Amino acid sequence: MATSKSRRLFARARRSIPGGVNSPVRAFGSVGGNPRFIERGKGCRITDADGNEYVDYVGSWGPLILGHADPGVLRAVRGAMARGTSFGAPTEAEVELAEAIQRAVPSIERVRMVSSGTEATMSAIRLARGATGRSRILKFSGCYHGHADALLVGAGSGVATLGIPGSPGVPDAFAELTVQAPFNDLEAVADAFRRWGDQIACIIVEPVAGNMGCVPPRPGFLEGLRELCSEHGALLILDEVMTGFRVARGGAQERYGITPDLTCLGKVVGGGLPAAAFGGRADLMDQMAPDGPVYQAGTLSGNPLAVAAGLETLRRLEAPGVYEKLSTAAAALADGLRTLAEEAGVELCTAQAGGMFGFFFQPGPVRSFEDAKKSHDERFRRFFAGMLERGVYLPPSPFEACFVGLAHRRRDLDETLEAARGALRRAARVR
Ligand code: HOZ
Repeated sequence: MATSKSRRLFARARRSIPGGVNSPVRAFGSVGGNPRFIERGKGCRITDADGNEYVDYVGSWGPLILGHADPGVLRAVRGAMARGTSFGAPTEAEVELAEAIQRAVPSIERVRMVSSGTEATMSAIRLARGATGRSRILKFSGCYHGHADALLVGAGSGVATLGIPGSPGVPDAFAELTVQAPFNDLEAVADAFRRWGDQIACIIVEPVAGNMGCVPPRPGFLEGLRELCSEHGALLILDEVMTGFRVARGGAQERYGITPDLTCLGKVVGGGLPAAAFGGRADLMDQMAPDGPVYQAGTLSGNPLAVAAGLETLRRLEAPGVYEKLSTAAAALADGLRTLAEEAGVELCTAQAGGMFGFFFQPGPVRSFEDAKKSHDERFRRFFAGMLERGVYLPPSPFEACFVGLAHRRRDLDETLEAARGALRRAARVR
């Protein structure tokens, strides 16, 4: 497979962009090799600068549930663009999007649009602190909620991929306010509440962790968090940036029957353009400026192009059978991978929730970040490289989830599993 153009572009990028990338995991650091520079995408496929085509399971890290260059989304964005790209003033379309979110996620009584998942989680935490008058927050190791200071403690995603405990630049005084517990460990959370019960403003959790690979909640875990929060006067924030509109139309809260106080959305809600949101109980959200004292603002919040892409995407997700289709496709891949791994004599466990799935090179079960870290790194690297050579683009880190979209067809899944057969044989050679 020719990769000379990507190589040249990466060398050039490194002279003007730190590490040659605008977000760390993209650099392929933990899998080795050269990142592919992407020229275009259509449906479930992307094409790199050298003309190589891949079946894509990154989907821009989650937003592209309809696939690349979806004609409906392009039409909606073109229509909005012709009327102007940004006003910094209210528009009818953003009200429509807020109403569409309310309909899909009933716990969201009011919603504020922002431009990235990081902004959504950071603002939700500020609101939780403002509303409770408390300073500590509780998060789970291996969960990633964007790169705001208080959240870069025991974080997943790129922080886990690079194997760093946190980040220089986060003052100890901030990090000390973030209490950590292992994902899926209710007893640890109960302990934290016994110690700091009247100081914890909120728990923030990815209801299906997607930044340490894909790790679903154990039965009772989310329910237990809800009870502990209510008991101790803390707020429950579900970070559904990844799971929102992905594991069910109403997100993980619909799938698992949990009512959070606040929810963070991103990725799918922006239809592939930069939009995210946080929302929840009206009495809490009404404490946001201008009605209340908790401040948050943004020049491009509710940007008309992003709102148009988000509205079209949410509208299309109302079609009957959409989530069954996503689930069936993701489960077929997860099951297929397990069967092929068994044939190849490789220990592999998988997880899947709606349109997201993941795999670990170990027998499992994987319920926490500590479990996730026990995977066979070198096997992952070989498998990743083998898949890439065979035209399948997976997240370049074992600590990320894979995404299927409505553009993946049966033949794409079959082609992927055929590629996996060869790539797993190659991974099997590593002891
Ligand atoms: N941290 C993001 C995925 N969990 C990666 C974002 C990106 O590289 O675009």
